[in-house]
Amino acid sequence: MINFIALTIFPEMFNSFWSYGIIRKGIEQKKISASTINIRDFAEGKHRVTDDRPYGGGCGMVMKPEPLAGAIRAARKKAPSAKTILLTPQGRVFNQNVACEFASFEGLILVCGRYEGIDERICHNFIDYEISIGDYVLTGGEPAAMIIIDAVARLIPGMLGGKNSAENDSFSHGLLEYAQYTRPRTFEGSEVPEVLLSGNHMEIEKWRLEASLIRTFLKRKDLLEKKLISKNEVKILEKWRRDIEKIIHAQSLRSPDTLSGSK
Ligand code: 4G1
Repeated sequence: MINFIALTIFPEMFNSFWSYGIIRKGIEQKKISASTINIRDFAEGKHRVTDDRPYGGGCGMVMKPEPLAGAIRAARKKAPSAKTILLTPQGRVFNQNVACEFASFEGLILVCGRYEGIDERICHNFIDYEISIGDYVLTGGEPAAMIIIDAVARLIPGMLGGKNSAENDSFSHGLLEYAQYTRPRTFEGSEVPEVLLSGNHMEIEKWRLEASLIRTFLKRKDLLEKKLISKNEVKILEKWRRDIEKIIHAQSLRSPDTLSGSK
């Protein structure tokens, strides 16, 4: 059971996020608990202002520290052993390894920034981890918090049906997924690969591994370079190398400007 608490000035953004699919099921089956805290509830004054002009001047607004501190303290009261995570473009870039690390925590308090960011004193005194979901400009940290929650929640035992377990997906074996097909056999003139209809499970597994490898090589070389490749996978790569060398060798045996004169 992980307790997710999102701190935001727009808590309604999370209403639909908690309400569908695996996240909803996880909440219903008490595998996770999920809630939001409105930072504005901890702002003072008639207008409950959460932002202010930056010291030193410049354009844009900064989130005031007091409402954030109040919201974080309230979240910690609900989840005393939770870690506090700030979503920020300055954070460590989120990936599956970070997701696994976070899945071992008892709770995650996710602080979502708005405007140009939050007062630096909050980062220093209230935050355990600074995390970024990648290099682009957002209008707020809320979508980033949802991405973290989504990736972490599905790693909790029992969240996914046993058949489609977390060990079975792309990043746990470091390759992209092979091409998938379902009915009908012919769709607008395109067929399903013959081997998948054969019922030969050995051949199907061989095809799938090779399809995963070639895909990862063509689309995401960076993943293959990082991966610890198995003996079986090395064999497949060597087979490709021999095939490519054959093609190149055949070319070098041809004298230039013969045949059709093609390049
Ligand atoms: C400078 C991106 C600013 C953005 C440089 C990934 C982006 C939270 C993330 C920004 C945010 C770059 C994230 C930028 C994010 C305050 C409110 C910060 C929104 C804010 C590359 C705006 N992962 N961005 N600034 O987007 O919160 O988590």
